[in-house]
Amino acid sequence: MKKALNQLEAELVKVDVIIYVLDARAPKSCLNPELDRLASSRPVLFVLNKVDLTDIDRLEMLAKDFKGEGRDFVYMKATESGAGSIICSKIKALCKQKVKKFEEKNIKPVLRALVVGVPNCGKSTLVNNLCKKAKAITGDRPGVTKGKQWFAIGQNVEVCDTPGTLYPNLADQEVAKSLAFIGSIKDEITDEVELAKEFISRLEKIYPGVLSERYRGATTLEEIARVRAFLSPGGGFDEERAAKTVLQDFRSGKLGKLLIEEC
Ligand SMILES: Nc1nc2c(ncn2[C@@H]2O[C@H](COP(=O)(O)OP(=O)(O)OP(=O)(O)O)[C@@H](O)[C@H]2O)c(=O)[nH]1
Ligand SMILES: [Mg+2]
Repeated sequence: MKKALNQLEAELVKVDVIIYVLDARAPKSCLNPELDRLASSRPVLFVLNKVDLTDIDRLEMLAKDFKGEGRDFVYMKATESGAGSIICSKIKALCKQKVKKFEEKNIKPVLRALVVGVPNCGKSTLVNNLCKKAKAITGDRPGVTKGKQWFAIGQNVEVCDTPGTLYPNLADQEVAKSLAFIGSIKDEITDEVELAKEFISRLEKIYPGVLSERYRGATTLEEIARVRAFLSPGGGFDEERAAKTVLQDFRSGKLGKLLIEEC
C-alpha cells in the first residue's frame, strides 16, 4: 500500500482535481488519512457510491461533512448507465479558476482527475460509467485494478483509474471492521466467522430486528445455520457457511439498505 500511495503522489502533480470514491455504506471508514493528506493540495469531489445499497437517511446526516471550500460531493450508483454524467459539471465547478484563466485566452482547458479510494468501492465502475464503455476491468472483490490508467471521457476531461489504497496501518479496529464488512479487505486474510460475529453485533446495535427478520428469528451464526439447515460434515451446524451467507447477504443488499458505521 505504501508503494500505491507513492505512485498516487507522483501522479498528483499532473491532476487538477481528485475524485475520492467512498462506499456509501461506510463512508467515514473509507477516508484514508494518508489520502486526505495528498488530497489537501487539490479540490476534491467525494463520490458517495453504492447509494442503492445504503440507508439514505443516515447518509444525509454525514454528507454535509463532504462539502466546503474546494470540496463537494455527489451521491452515485456507478452501475447505472448515465449516472456519472453529473461528475463533469461538478469537476468544472471545482476547477472554475483554471477554466476561467484558460477561457480568457480562448482556450478550452483539459481537466485531469485522479480517481482514488479504498479497494472495491467502485472506482473502475465509475470510470467505465464516465467513458460510457467497459474499458477498465471491474470485479466484486478488492484488488482488481493493478496499475493506473488514463481515460478521456469527453468534454475535455480525462480521468485516471488507480488501484485501491488501504491505510498503511489500520490502527482503528472499528474502521478496519467496517472495511472488511463492505468487502474492501480480502476475505482470505480475515476470519470470516469472527468477522460475521462482529458484523452481527454492529448490525444489532444500529438496526435491531433486521437479522431476525431475514433469518426467521435467528440472530447468531449457530441459529442461522440451523434455520438454513447448514450442516457440518463432522456433525453440528456449519457456522462458517452461515458467516459467508450473512456477509454476502449484507454486501448484495439482501439485508436491506444499510449504513454500517456509527454516525
Ligand atoms: N450495487 C452497486 N454495486 C456497485 C456500484 N458501483 C460498483 N459496484 C460493484 O462493486 C464491485 C467493485 O467495483 P470496482 O469498480 O471493480 O471497484 P474498484 O474500486 O475499482 O476496486 P479495486 O480496483 O479492487 O480497487 C463490482 O462488483 C461493481 O459492480 C454501485 O453503485 N452499486
Ligand atoms: Mg478498480
